[in-house]
Order: sequence, then structure tokens, then C-alpha cells
Amino acid sequence: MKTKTKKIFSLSVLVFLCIAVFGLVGAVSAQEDTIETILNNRYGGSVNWIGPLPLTEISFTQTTSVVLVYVDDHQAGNTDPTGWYETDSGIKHQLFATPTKDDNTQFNPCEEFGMYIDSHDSQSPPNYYTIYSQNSKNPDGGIYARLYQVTGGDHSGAYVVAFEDLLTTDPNYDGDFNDVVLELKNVNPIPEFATIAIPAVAVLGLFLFFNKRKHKKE
Ligand SMILES: [Ca+2]
Ligand SMILES: [Ca+2]
Repeated sequence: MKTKTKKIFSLSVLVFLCIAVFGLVGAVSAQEDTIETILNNRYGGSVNWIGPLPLTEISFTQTTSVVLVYVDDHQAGNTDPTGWYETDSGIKHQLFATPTKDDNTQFNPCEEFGMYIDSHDSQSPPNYYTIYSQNSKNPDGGIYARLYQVTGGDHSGAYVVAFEDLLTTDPNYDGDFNDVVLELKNVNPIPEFATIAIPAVAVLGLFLFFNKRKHKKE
């Protein structure tokens, strides 16, 4: 009887240990890197990048004949096919069917463009939707992309677009912005209207003010 109790006890301990070990492995494998860790790993520490920049309508112009794009990371349950789109027409051009860390390619948009990901691509609308770098184009107008600038190191001058692949209404939304992380080279971000309009209005105001004073003196 005693031996039987011992055996049952040993077996229970073994089962408990197995559950604990596998549980731990599962927890570790499910853990994702933060966007900050991804950027630090790729760009050699936080001294070499800044952001997120205060831009929610994220779109670009190219500075040379080709734009280079590199997948810094893809940490999400969805496949998230990724590409660029024409800002005027919204026409999409897929670059990566299954974006994977270190994938890279180049493209020549010849016009103003943004980046997109197709979320829940295995499902049908409304669960399947496209997330754009310009928040105004998103299904709910929400901000699902962040822009970072690489300011030092080997990739200085590059920009990084970091996507969240789920709408805030999705029960699995986590706002980690590490779902697809893209590096772009040979691009300039297009400033938003407010960032151009405010200084322009200020300059115009000063011009009118001094012009009025000049006329008064005359
Ligand atoms: Ca996410
Ligand atoms: Ca994620």
C-alpha cells in the first residue's frame, strides 16, 4: 500500500513538472519584443533613432529612383501581407505575401505613396480589412502606424513604419505596434497640412502687418 502511494505521488510530481515546464516554454515562445527592442536591435541602441514622430497621415515621396524596403520584424498571429499604395487612387501594390524578419526588396512608386498591411487576410470583410499608414484611410479613421526616424549608425537617414494589425474594436487588439515593422530608405515623409499651414499663416501674417505699417508711414 505504501509503495503504491509512493508511486502515485511520484507520478503526480512528474505530471506537475511536465505541465510547469511546457507551460513555461509556451509562455516564453508567445512573448514578443517591444517596438523599442526591435529598433534597438536593428539600429544599435536608442541613441540611433527617434520617434514616434508626430505624424498620423504617414506618406512619403522618394528621393532617388528606387525605394528600399526591409522587414525589421513581424510579430503577430496574422500573416499580414504588406505593400505600398498610391495615396491618390488608393491602389495597392503587394511587396511581401508573408512578411518575415529580414525580407527586403525595392520598388519605384513614381508618386506619393503610403504603406499598408492586409489584416486577417484568411477571413472575409468586415473581419478582413486593410490598415494604412495614413490614419484617414483606415476603416475607423484610427491610428495604426507609427513613424520613427533613424538618426545614427549604419542605417542613418532611414524611416521606420511600425504597424498595429488589429482595429481597437477587435477583442485581440493590444496596441503593441510590432506586428509589421518596415524600414524605408530613399524617402522623405510628407508633412501634414497643419505643420505646413501654421508657419505659412504666421509668415503671411507678418508680411501683412509690416506691409500695413509701411503704407501708414507713406
Ligand atoms: Ca498587435
Ligand atoms: Ca504583435
